Amino acid sequence: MATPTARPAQLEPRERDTAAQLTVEDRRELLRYMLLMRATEERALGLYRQGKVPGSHYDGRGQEAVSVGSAFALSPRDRACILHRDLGAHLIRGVTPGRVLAQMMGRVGGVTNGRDGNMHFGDPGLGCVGMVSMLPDMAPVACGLALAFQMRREPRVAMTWFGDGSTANGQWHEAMNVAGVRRLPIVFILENNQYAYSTPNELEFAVDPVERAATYGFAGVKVDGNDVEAVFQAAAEACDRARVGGGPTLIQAETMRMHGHGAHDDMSYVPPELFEHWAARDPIETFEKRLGEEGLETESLHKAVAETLERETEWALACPMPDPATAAEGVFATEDPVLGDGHAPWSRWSGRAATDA
Ligand SMILES: Cc1ncc(C[n+]2csc(CCOP(=O)(O)OP(=O)(O)O)c2C)c(N)n1
Ligand SMILES: [Mg+2]
Repeated sequence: MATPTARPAQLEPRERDTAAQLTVEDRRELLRYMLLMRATEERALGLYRQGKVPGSHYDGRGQEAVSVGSAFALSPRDRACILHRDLGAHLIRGVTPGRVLAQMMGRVGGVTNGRDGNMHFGDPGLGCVGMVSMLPDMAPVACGLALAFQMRREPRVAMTWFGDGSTANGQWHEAMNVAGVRRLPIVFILENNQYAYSTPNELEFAVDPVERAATYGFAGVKVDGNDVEAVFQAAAEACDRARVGGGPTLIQAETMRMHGHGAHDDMSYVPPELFEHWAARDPIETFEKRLGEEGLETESLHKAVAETLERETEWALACPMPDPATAAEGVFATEDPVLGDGHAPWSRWSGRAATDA
């Protein structure tokens, strides 16, 4: 298929050379963030089992290399549209484990200050867009961000994550299509964790989704999603390409969800040999082994992460529940964002003042 020819004008030079070789400190940071993600999610699961987390518990166990490796490639001014298996991306952007745990427990101090639970949160000040859980509706949202960057000639990237299940949804096609047509500065991270709930890959698609990227007119790359450095390299190259007008990239990271879909799911549909195959390729263990073979010390990272988690959990548990009298503040618009001052949100259409409501 021919590559679209309409390209945006050359953009300003990128902010940093993300595809450059990772330093020793960078590699230790990758491991630290993966450890932090796992420890935070383990702690959240423990709190859920103690009845402190309402709803269910969802995590990305076994998939830490995907969100950590990809989000590590972003610059602070980039934007991240993050899903339910990607806690590593929130942590890399600067959300603390304590705020995550408070969020999951529905407490003040959480990212939404207790207005939602373990799913729909994102700190806009840190460039994280709160999750829309109608899957994959974060993909069109990310396209909108990327379009804004392109129109303003800003060398910024939108990155978004979704699961294999999303690739069978119409919104996925629409996002891929508009991204290809407009050559948007966007990086799509497809986390292929082999299942969409209990539906295995072979019942989801007849063609590997990464191959579809070419039909939308942009690059598709398949990586080992359990290798954090491989994910980083692919994401960094994709970001660099996007920043200079080279268009979107679809990165398909092959991995495995090592917990149930949620804490309520016993994974009885997963064949034991498949689980064992992936258990032997744990992203944290394999990366730590590689660093160890190169003579890098990693033990202190375990200690630092454990200490951080103790401190952060204590802080989260001390956070109060929201005051019902003020909990809904900021959720609904109370006045027209343009007319302001006493005009109801719908006043431009109805002519009514806020006080008439
Ligand atoms: C449009 C839509 N349909 C159904 C759901 C319910 N649902 C939530 S997660 C999920 C499975 C998603 O699988 P996948 O995209 O592979 O992501 P994974 O959970 O495996 O990371 C489903 C069906 C939803 N959130 N949105
Ligand atoms: Mg999946």
